[in-house]
Amino acid sequence: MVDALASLGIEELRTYWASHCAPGTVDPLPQDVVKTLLAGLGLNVLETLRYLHQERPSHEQFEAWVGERNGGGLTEASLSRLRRALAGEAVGAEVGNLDHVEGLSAEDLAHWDEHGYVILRNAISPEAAELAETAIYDFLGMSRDDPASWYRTSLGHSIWVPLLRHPALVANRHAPRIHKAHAQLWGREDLWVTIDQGGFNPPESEGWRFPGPHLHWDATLAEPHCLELQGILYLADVAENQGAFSCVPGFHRTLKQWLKSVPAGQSIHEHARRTLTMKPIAAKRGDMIIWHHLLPHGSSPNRSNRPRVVQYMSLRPTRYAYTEQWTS
Ligand SMILES: O=C(O)CCC(=O)C(=O)O
Repeated sequence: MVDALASLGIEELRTYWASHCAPGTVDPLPQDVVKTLLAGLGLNVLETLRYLHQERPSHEQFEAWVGERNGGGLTEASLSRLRRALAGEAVGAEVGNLDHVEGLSAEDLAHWDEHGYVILRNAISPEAAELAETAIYDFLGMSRDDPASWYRTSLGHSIWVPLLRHPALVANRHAPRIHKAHAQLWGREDLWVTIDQGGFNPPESEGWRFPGPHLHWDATLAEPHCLELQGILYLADVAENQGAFSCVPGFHRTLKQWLKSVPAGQSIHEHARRTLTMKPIAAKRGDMIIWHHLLPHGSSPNRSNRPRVVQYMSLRPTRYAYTEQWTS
């Protein structure tokens, strides 16, 4: 473990802090470096921005906060891997050698190429999925088998569950099969896992209508169109009508042409919502759906009698090509 009072020794962290708390004193870090930095330090993007902007900490206070977020769990090995990666050194997979880990099959990879998404079967074991599912119910103060409890906790009008660091969710971020599949899709192993939340999408009822997310992109649509991956882990079986993750398969291949068809002066998102049809993706407990960030996607209304319980996560390499200009 690292001494909570010692500096973490990551120069980029000081630059990141200064770009928010002493703007104008530094050049902001490239977007990919920011994502690597935060993932490498076990930080969620939103909680970090909120902290910096609400608390305006000193650099030392920020470093102490980073340590606290990790419950003292940042190791010298993980910090050293991050320092080396940010310095441009080739670092391997976080979870060790992936050579003998079974990843996506040739058939899965062909599916990926054609449809822009793939279901990684048994990404985690059913037992690990159930532990994380239970953690989410517990966090929400709900019971899996008591429908009345599913609507008790106010999540706001949202399906996001702000549970970030329960050990069951943390363990899933280290699943070798998840790292292997992403390494295959990225073509490299120096990947960093986002610290993302859980999700709870209960059956629609009189008092609770599906709030979204409806069809959207989390990506810029400006060219060049680059690769980025997003992912959702199903913590219990999800049927097509059970609030399943939904997307427009294959759209990453036709986006460029489709953009030319958007009538002048119209919002791309509105046009997409009017003209495109998403396909709900059913899968089993422990399966992970990985999708190309250029696929329009969203969740869907749950018309079954069981909630949909999930964990979100994305894996990205240390540095990667991205498009700065934001068009959406
Ligand atoms: O929860 C879902 O099914 C969709 C998630 C989503 O839209 C996103 O992660 O951007």
